[in-house]
Amino acid sequence: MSALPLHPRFVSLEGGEGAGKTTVLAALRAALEAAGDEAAGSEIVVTREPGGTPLAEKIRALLLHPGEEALAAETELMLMFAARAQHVRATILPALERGAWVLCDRFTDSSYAYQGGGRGLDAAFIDVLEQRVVGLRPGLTLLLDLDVAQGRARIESRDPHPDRIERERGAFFERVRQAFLARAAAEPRRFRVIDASRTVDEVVAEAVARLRAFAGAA
Ligand code: Z5A
Repeated sequence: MSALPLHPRFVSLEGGEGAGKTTVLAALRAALEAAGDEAAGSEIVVTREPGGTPLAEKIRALLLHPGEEALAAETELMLMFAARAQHVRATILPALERGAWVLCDRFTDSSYAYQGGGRGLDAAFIDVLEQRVVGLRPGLTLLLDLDVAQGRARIESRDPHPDRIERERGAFFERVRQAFLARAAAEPRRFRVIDASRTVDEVVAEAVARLRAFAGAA
């Protein structure tokens, strides 16, 4: 497979559950705004996966709360990519073409980690979908790495009603974590691995510094 282009204004946040992606994204947005980028005429779009358009948000609801019927791993994968196809075309590409920064809570790396690592689906098949359906990668991916039990404890204290994926066992999330770390090791130019077990302030400070270095180099 040929390498996909890395977009210099596209940043993704990845990690296991409770790693702090949502918390860090808000700080990244504030850092870009404080740097005056918006004043200089450049918009900042914060979005998420699965989701990021009205239709893709409906697919998200289906994925996380599908009702009684068990979702096959292949169905899960195709729904993730159906949502992503819409998100890329309706939100991400138009924003990048306008010159905006796009900060995205999860992107294709999550499919390799959850459906590939977690569910055991063939990474070569996910690669074909990425090439044909997505066609780009973020220029910077911040991977918030956290011990599985610690992430779970954070989620449980926040919400006592886990969704379908959050109800998976610890071994599933351990495979997800290892798949993320393997992807980071294979693509050191794009990934920065951040130790998310530290305080919010420490994690945010490192993430902001990584973004500033990336934006300064772009
Ligand atoms: N999924 C997939 O399978 N395949 C795909 O291709 C894609 C997604 C794109 C929904 O994603 C599910 O979709 C997800 C993967 C799957 N399932 N799981 N598990 P999501 O991003 O919406 O779900 P999530 O990862 O579970 O997000 P989350 O629970 O909101 O976690 P987070 O955004 O990383 O963390 P947070 O909300 O910022 O923080 C969680 C709590 O911890 C909160 O109370 C914070 O105040 C606290 N927190 C955050 N940082 C810290 C630190 N440093 N110390 C202490 N406490 C902290």
